[in-house]
Amino acid sequence: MSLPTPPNIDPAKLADFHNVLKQSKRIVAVLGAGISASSGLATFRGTNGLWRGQDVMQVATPAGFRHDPGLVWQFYSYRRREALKAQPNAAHYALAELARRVAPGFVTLTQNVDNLSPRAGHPEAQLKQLHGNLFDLRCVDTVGCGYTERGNYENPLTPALDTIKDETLTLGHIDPDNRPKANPILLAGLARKNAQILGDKYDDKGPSAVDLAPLKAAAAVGGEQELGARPPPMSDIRLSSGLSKDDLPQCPKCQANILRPSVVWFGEALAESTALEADALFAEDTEPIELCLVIGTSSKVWPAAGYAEKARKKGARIATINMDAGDAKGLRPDQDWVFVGDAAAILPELLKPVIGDPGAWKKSTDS
Ligand code: BV8
Repeated sequence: MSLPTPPNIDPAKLADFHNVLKQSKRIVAVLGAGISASSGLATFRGTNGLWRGQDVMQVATPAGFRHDPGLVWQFYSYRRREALKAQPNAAHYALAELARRVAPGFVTLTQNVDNLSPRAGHPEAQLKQLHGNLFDLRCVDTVGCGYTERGNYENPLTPALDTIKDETLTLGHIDPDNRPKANPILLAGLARKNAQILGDKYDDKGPSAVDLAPLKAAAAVGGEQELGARPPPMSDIRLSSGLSKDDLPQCPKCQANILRPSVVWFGEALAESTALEADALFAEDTEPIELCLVIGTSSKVWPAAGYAEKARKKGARIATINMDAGDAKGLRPDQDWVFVGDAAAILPELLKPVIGDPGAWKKSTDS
């Protein structure tokens, strides 16, 4: 695996961080789309982000799926294809090695559904995929049928979903009147529920103009992308619905319904077991947490955005690794660190005292 040029990190800051790392018995990492940027996968809120040009309410909510499952399946078929093409980068491998060396004290909570952490050989027991996985599917009739399928890498899942061939297509027309007519009672209930969760942090706007602020080009790591290349912007992909249900993946069990990606959409609760396991990490009666790594996330999506605070309450010092220092949230300058740059370049340096050089890392099972 080719490593990007090590970043120039302030030596005193690095030494201070290494000191804490070497003494840490419990460490939690919270991952966002930025850790996979160097693998060529688009993030959500950046200039070329996945949400730019897409209406989140059309492609990542239950109402959107009910309203136009073909559109949502095209979005996810594209994401599956890009994730299959991508390779885990040094950051994914470094965290997998840390999990092996600090077992079971180190746990990764990832918001990413791209399957790159599992492919980097991250021990499963120490990896919580908060928002599910692109390659897990389930029947839309969870009660009457309940069919689930893990690790389906077929690409495309149906011939009709192979329509996104040429990424230079212009954006499919999103007709503002054609947005999902989400049930106002559902939205009001959801707003109440989320206000309860977020308290005064509750903000029922979607990604703001700030969210779409331009990101520094993510340096590419190895591979054929030249430095600074960016993954094709999602907004350039024609997402035209018009697919009928027959064009979509069918449930092999009940043969009466379509399948959906087993990911967590906005307004859906996390899988109960996952939410409970994540919360259990911060329970009162557990040992202190010395270190929390917040890697490549804008920390805008809940409950993931709240885990660093929970770690802090368990005594953790927070290390934010991000291309944009502005995305480091709620920092205490005297205790926390912000390492600005590409996670794939920074993490191997940060974790070196515990995981050694990449040559010493146990090779992953990635094919
Ligand atoms: C819940 C699906 C309750 C899979 C995702 C108003 C309306 C509706 C809901 C809400 C609302 N207000 C609050 C809510 C709650 C809502 C929420 O948080 N909304 C946000 C918009 C405020 N949360 C939910 O709905 C959650 N569920 O609350 O349930 C409930 C309880 C019981 C019963 C019913 C309901 C569910 C949230 C899950 C949403 N699903 N994804 C998929 O398609 O991926 S979220 C989506 O955003 C992804 O999972 C993604 O990971 C996540 C967060 O984004 P980031 O990963 O942070 O990515 P982003 O692009 O934002 O940032 C990238 C960062 O990387 C940047 O900081 C950048 O600088 C940095 N970077 C870039 N390159 C690099 C880098 N860093 C390092 N190196 C680089 N090279």
